[in-house]
Amino acid sequence: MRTFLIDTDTASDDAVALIMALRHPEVRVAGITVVAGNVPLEQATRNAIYTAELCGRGDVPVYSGASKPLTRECEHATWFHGEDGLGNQNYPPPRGRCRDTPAAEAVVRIVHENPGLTLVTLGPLTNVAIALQRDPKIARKIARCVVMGGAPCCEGNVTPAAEYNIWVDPEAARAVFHSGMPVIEMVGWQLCRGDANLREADIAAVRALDTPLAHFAIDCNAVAMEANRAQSGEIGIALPDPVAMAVALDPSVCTKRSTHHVDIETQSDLTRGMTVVDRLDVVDDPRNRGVWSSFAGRPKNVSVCWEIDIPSWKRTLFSALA
Ligand SMILES: [Ca+2]
Repeated sequence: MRTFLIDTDTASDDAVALIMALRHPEVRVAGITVVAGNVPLEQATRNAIYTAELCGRGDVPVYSGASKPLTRECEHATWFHGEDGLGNQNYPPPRGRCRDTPAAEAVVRIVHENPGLTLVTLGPLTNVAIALQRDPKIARKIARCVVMGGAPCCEGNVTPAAEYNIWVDPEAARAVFHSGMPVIEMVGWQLCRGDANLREADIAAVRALDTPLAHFAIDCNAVAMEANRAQSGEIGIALPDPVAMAVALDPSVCTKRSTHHVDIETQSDLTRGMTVVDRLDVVDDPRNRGVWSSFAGRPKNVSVCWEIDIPSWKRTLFSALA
């Protein structure tokens, strides 16, 4: 049994990712920590509890955390996911409530209690950054940190330079990327695009499973599907968090990866939240030390996923909804 800890700004694609982890027979979800992002904190917390209960896993503890980024105001994305983050389907309130322990405190405790766990982040990295501020030693105890975020060497979805999760709280992302975690696996937004979208035939296949979870996964993404068409002109449901979760659950879903120095831009208005990938290892060239020195002499910090096996990603998804 592998132990997962999931940090989420629970909106429609997060909910599907949570289902994948909660339903996986070889994974124990030690906790779900919630951060403000796509939707405000209170709504995101409600959505996380609702989703866990839908999976019959109301016993999994949910912890509410940061209501805004480390130093900035929060910019939500309700236009993409619906006012409630779940496609405005009027889902009832959950039966349970979150624990009293704040999310960052829960992250510290759960990591110490479960050394070697996998941390999966599906939202802005604020909670994780606060946990690392409280206890930097947790970094070494997280065997894998799978981050849905970033736009490595390609266009972003908030600005041409940046993907939402990293853009919202770039200071937090930078702190996490510099924390010394053994492996940060970056699953960028571009991996859910193109054929990785759930197309009409995929949606029909999910509906045909005819389970409550299958219908929920499609229904709660109704607003997101329209927003995806408006944003990128792509027809289908884009599921960045479930793609990242598929890689976390089955590393073989990622078919091309490489490890690099990756830093986050925090100063510029133009490129705020950009995930800057040193593909040519210029940091290791002595001529460049004075120019880009933040990583000089330090190990490469991020494994970037460049390609996924799309049929394998969709199989992983479908099996969770069956
Ligand atoms: Ca998310």
